[in-house]
Amino acid sequence: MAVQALDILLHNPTLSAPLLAIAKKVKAGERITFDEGVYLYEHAELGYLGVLANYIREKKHGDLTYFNRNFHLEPTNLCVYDCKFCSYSRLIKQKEEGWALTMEEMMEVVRKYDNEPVTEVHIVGGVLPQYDVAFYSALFTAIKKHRPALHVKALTPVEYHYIFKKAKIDYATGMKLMKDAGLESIPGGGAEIFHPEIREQIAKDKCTADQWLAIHEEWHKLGMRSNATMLYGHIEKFAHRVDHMERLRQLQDKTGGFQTFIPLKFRNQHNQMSHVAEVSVVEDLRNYAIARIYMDNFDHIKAYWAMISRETAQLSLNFGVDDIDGTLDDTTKIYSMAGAEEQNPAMSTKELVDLIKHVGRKPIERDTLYNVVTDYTEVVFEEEAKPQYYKLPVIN
Ligand code: V47
Ligand code: SF4
Repeated sequence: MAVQALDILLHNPTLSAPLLAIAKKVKAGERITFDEGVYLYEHAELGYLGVLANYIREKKHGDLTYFNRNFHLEPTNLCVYDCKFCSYSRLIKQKEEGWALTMEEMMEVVRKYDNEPVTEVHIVGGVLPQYDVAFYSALFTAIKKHRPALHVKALTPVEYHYIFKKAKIDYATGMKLMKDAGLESIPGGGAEIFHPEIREQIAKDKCTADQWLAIHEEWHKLGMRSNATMLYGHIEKFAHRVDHMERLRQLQDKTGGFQTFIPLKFRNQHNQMSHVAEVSVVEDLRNYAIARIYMDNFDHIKAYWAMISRETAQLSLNFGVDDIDGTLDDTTKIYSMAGAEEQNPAMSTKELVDLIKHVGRKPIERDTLYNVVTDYTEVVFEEEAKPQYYKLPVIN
């Protein structure tokens, strides 16, 4: 279907010359340029982008749609930084509104999942001085000792830059220490928008774009994998989005260590950018599609369903997305605080599988490294218990 749709589009006499040239490149498997990326954002309509992105998605993955079973561990919502978009953190001076877990409390969270079939713990939170190299090394080691098969996906270059600087060690030494302690992959956070014109305004003081990229590069050099995000739909211009993707594409050419690109829609509740309107669902889908077209050396594009709603996640599967993250539970507060669609983002495996099947795709549970855990294509869940109805009493 995707091939036919692209062929029809290529024979559309009303298509402008630049859009025709881009469509031809996609058909030939060629890379589009920076200027073409900006052109797509400025001129391409949703239907056109969907045809191109779906063609690439189906060429790479057919109908396969990935998800994983994970839980979030959020050590603290206190933070030394003050990102303007962040609805989650409280500055240290507001500490009465925050929490900061001890090692034992963190292990309690991990133990809560002992009998759950999760394959990954995603550790993400604010930056605090007491969480240093020694603390996180001990945490990763304790988790791996307790449950060796649980994949530790933890922290971002924002934390790593901060703790390595404090410990006076370079990135290569620091990342090797983390790996030896039990860290297995790095999530995509902290990237925001790389361009200094925007980064300076929304995420001043935390690690720069070059530092973010350098830490991922060191991690990849150790033979390890990571993800990358982009926070879009606030004060950035289209060229800033393309610049962001261009920097990631260049590093990926060099290392091949990124697995997934995750565009994160800016949500405007309870933060210092509440006056900035959120972009439309159409813009979300256009953005996924352009990401799929531009990031030709990334295997996967992920939509974070808890943030954009289940319906938009379903739609996104026709606009380049092949991964919809995991069966979260209420362990993550970052997004509900920012005004995410799901205030309590929990979805059972059955619900996720149905969500994917209902739009004609094939649900695959994966582990963090995209090994197949279960192919749900043919799995039929046991019939759920019929709802009990209250029977009206018979009146004689
Ligand atoms: O870096 C913070 C974002 C990110 C808001 O790698 C916001 O699998 C929107 O990176 N509106 C952290 N976004 C989360 C993250 C992530 C999530 C899911 C999966 C993976 C992965 C990584 O959350 C931050 C920031 O860009 N964020 N506030 C907000 N108001
Ligand atoms: Fe801190 Fe991260 Fe929030 Fe920035 S986005 S204030 S670094 S928790």
